[in-house]
Amino acid sequence: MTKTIYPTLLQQKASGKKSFAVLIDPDKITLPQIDVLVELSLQAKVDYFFVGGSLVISYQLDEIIQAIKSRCDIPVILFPGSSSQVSKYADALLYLSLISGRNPELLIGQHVISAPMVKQSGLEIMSTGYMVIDGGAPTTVSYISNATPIPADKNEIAMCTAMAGEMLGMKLIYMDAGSGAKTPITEGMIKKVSSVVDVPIIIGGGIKDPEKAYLNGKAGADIIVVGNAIEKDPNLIAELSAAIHSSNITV
Ligand code: 1GP
Repeated sequence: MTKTIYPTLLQQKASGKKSFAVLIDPDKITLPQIDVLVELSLQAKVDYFFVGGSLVISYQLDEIIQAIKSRCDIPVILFPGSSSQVSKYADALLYLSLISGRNPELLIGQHVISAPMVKQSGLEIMSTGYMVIDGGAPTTVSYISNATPIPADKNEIAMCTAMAGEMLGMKLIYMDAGSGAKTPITEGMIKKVSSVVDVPIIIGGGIKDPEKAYLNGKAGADIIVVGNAIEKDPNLIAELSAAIHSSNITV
């Protein structure tokens, strides 16, 4: 499989182009719902599908990804909540290390266990410094990861964490307030972090409306991820996509 997603992300960043990723939790979607979601995403020119969840219970990961791939060419990127969530049918994998936490299992332990399987998958592997930011309420990710999130107003901690991740060789930084966060990450924090790292920045967690998505793009997010709000109202996809793409920065 040709590994083109990361080079594309770098090009998009260099040209100031912002991307929209729709997050699909394989536990919360049925095959018939995929038809609707894919159709709306194609119409709205969604850039990526992220697939994953903190807890994947239903074991239908392969099936869901195959269903998406058979319906469209939108790249599918795995956003795994654990090392068991690897599917060779996807295009790429966010190889997450929870750099905001101090839980060795999620920094390196799980990676060691799953490395042979991940390598054999043939997926495009994108090492990602994953930073959980306090979103105002305990989320599944903060509970499962057993790690304290970065306080929402501690921009310096976020900046130093992201810088360290980049210097350790991580190709992406993902700042996440957690699925269904009460308070999404502030534009102030996004701006600060994007001023100190060069790698593309992914922002997600608690984004419910096009305005916030637009402001995140303007603040320096390269990929904006929305899951929960779309599960509640799939028709939001069009507005979110238009807002994010209109936040492109001409460079
Ligand atoms: C969560 O970043 C994602 O890990 C998306 O969050 O479901 O709140 O949009 P939402």
